[in-house]
Amino acid sequence: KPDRIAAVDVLVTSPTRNFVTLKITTEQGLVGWGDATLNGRELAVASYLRDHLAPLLIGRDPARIEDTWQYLYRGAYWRRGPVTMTSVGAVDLALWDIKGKAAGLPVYQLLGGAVRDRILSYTHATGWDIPQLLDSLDARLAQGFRAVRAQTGVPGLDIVYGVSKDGAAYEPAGRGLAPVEETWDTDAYLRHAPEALAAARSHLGPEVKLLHDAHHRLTPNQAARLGRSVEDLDLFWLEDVTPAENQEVLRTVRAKTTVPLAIGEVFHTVWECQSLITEQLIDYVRCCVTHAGGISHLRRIAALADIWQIQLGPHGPSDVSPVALAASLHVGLATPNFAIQEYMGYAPLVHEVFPHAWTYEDGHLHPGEAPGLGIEVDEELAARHPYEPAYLPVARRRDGSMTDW
Ligand code: GCO
Ligand code: MG
Repeated sequence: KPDRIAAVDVLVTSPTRNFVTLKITTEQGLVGWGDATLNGRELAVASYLRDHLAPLLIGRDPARIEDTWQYLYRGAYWRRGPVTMTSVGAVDLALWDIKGKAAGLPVYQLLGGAVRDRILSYTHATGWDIPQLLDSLDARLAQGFRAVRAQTGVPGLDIVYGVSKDGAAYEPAGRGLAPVEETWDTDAYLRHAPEALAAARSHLGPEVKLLHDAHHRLTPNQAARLGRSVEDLDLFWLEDVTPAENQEVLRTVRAKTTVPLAIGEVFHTVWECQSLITEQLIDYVRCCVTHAGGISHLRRIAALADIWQIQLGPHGPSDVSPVALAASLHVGLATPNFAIQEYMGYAPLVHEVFPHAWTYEDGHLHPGEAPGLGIEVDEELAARHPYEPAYLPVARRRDGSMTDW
């Protein structure tokens, strides 16, 4: 007699930052967890799950993961987009968690077993100026990382993406009732970034993998110029060089520079990645397991990318919860073209709220051997940290016009 979904709950909690976590409970008492965190728009996903999907899920067979995915995706009619795909992704993660627990196996075993022993990870090194950046690189190497993303301040700008002035861990979403407005100057950035990255490369030596995130801010030609200016630094990747609604513009960048390109953290389905992959316009797909429709859909993206020798390097900053990281690592262990996992780390309280089997050691991550995703939620502790409104910043140029953050 098949098990049935008996309850669907959505926990909106804020241990140092907001997370939305889906809890699916079955009649036989199995509990599955899914991450549904959409930084800055959390309550939209909570409502989509609570008000629209929960009634559809009660009574369904939790074992039918793919049918549920098809039912929620095609049944939405208004498909794709961050809210819908994060909601579908959360359900997908929870159902894979339940299937693993029912089978007594870690999810990676259900995905075909391990194709590697451990997963290479990269983390963030930041410095308001270059000396601070070099210190931050040393601190990350001391933690065992073999791959680091380098971001610095920009002379003349007061706030810059990805960098905190006081050396604290960078948290993109600011608590409060309105986004922080940052001033951005691409010309100043283009003058400074090559110098900062060259200093990072000479400080690191040739082996450590060096990454950089342009965070959607360049025009195609500016991206080509930046790529050319760092050509001999052997970057592992240059990320989000342009706002990627228009994927064709990457042809311009690709024609002018060989620097490896990574795009996809703001994509939600394979369709947003499609021409970037089939036209070889990128080297790495950054889609996150939560925001791209869960394990089931991330595997489809990986499969298409594999055909074109493109690898996965999924998004994994502090606003991707430990539940999503767990799921990403199960995919990572079982997917041949999974290259690297972003791991920014979490505050101690977050690890307490989300006790997890996944581990970080010596620059690498592993999902662990616990059944399912290998993660639980301390609901009592989580309830002590209720949701607080928080927004991602916005960016304006010096003339006051809006630009991409
Ligand atoms: C990254 C991302 C983040 C995003 C953040 C938004 O590469 O880790 O660009 O820094 O800005 O996840 O919520
Ligand atoms: Mg990024």
